[in-house]
Amino acid sequence: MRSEEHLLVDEQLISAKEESDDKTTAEKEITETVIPDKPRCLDEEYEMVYHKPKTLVDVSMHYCPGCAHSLVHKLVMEVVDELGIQEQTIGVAPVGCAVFAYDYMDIDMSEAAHGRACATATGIKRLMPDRYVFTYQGDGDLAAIGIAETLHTINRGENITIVFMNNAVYGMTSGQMAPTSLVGMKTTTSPFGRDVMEYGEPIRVSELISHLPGAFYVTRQAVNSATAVRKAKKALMNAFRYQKLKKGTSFVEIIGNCPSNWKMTPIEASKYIDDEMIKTFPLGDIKLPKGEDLKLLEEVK
Ligand SMILES: Cc1ncc(C[n+]2csc(CCOP(=O)(O)OP(=O)(O)O)c2C)c(N)n1
Ligand code: SF4
Ligand SMILES: [Mg+2]
Repeated sequence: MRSEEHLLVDEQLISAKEESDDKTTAEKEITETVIPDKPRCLDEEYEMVYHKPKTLVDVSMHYCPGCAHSLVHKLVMEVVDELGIQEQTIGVAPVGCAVFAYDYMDIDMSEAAHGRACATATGIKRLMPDRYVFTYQGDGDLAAIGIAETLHTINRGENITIVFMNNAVYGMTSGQMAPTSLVGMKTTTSPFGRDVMEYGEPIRVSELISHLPGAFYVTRQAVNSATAVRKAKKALMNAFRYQKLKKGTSFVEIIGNCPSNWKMTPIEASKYIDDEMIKTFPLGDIKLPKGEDLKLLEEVK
């Protein structure tokens, strides 16, 4: 048996619901009278101006707001979509913030131990030379613990694409100094700023590897503005297409925002790239195919 007090509460609840139902009906009436008078577009009048690549898995990513990783994942997947190579592409994920890249890219992927992505990709490409194989690596992964694998892989001219996210810190492990940290940059292991006498100059990986005979295409891009994003996508598209030529390694460095470890807002981080990062890491192509190779490129367009 419900007490009187309970019955009173029930009545109040019922009358509140009726009020809200009435409101909904009234709102509905207004909507029905207003909307038909509005001009409407026919389906064929709409133009699709943007859609998410179908190879990018529809889940929330774990990246911090304003992080460049999510954007570059999307660009790589757009390239895979547009080239129609989802079934032929194999990616190698790093250790670092992008360690879960395989959860976001709907392609075959392998995880590599920290710094060993290039070695893993070498094995995959040699076993399956008709596949498009790429590594996705941070600066700690590629330029610190994995520098030996990186140099030897490119020196051998392995026919893979390397996507190198340079955010100048060890992002995942809370912002320690990386080989690419700027001179004077404050990190958790250089709290007074990177001192050249103690740690040397930042390593300009793209310039360094461009001297290796196996490097076929080397470019440095960013994703901190709409224009930069468009250029970065074009570079990634070229890098994947060049694999068809079997002429060597294509290398796309991306200067990426890490707002969390730079202790900046996403907007400040984008500005920091334009104001500071590109002084040490100028954007643009560093090594381009030439001569006979240029003619060959026309064939894979
Ligand atoms: C063999 C080994 N050494 C060290 C680590 C610790 N560790 C994990 S991620 C990382 C650095 C990641 O930095 P980076 O490659 O620049 O990627 P980001 O997170 O900045 O994208 C380190 C040192 C590890 N996981 N394995
Ligand atoms: S720590 Fe930096 S690199 Fe890692 S997810 Fe956050 S913003 Fe991105
Ligand atoms: Mg990093």
